[in-house]
Amino acid sequence: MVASIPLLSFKHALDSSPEAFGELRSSEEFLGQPAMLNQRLEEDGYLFIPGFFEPDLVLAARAAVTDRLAAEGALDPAYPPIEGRCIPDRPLGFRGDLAKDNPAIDRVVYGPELLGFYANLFGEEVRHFDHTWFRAISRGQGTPPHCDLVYMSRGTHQLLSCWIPYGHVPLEIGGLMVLEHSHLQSERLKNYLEVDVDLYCENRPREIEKVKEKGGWSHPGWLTNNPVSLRQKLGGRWLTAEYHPGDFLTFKMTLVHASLDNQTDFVRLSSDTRYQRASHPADPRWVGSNPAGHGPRAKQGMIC
Ligand SMILES: O=C(O)CCC(=O)C(=O)O
Ligand SMILES: [Fe+2]
Repeated sequence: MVASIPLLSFKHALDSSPEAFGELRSSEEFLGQPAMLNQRLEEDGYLFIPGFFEPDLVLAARAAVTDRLAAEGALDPAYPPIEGRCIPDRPLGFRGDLAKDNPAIDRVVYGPELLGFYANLFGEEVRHFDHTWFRAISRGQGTPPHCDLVYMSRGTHQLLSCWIPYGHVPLEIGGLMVLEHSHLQSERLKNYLEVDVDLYCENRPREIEKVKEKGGWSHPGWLTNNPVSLRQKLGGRWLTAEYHPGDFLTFKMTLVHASLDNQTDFVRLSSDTRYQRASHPADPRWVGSNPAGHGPRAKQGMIC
């Protein structure tokens, strides 16, 4: 895993020394051995399974997305859409719409391979959230450190996120990275992990205005904007990989993760989706044919 340029995350230069930066551990050899996979998940807080999907399945989903981006004029027309060349100064970003009514993406994220993986891991029937998060990340963009719990804690906390890249993602394009052993630091992160980004204080008029009337956020959900100082405080290494089509990374709600910034003109395409035991309660914001998400129907007032 070698970067050709210094790596950035949320515009901070990462310390790439071996104490601070490393490679995700593959658990591919434990596929079909749920006890071993669960043990790894407890130890690492994540399971990285390179080469899980047939690459053609993932590349078909990439093509469905790059065709849509090309049709809206978001890609450089001098190159084939599948290359995903961005137009400089025309930023892309979080694009949930690209996964809507997109059977090629559904085939990957809710197909028999991945649902079978989770059924095997959980040892029972699984359900997935009905909302599919999708990102088209262009130059200069990345995701700050956070835990997913703050966005989806109203059902079971034994929920797993799954991050899937649609294409080759070398370090300079920038994929997901996780902070080693941060899932074992929940006591230290207690105040943060109790956040629910859709709660607001009913007894604070300014907050009512911001959240209820203007559709803003009472809390953005980030743990910090600075992955470098966070690592110095919490310890561990930032772990990532050079991703290929077919790979996935699944992780616990309390694992701190972020992404490397994209330093190229190639778009980084990825989905993140969520899976749980079917018998456990599910966060109502993310289920149904038209989930509330973080929209007005999800906001809940409380007295602070
Ligand atoms: O893809 C990214 O930049 C962030 C993804 C993420 O936060 C997630 O998969 O939960
Ligand atoms: Fe996340």
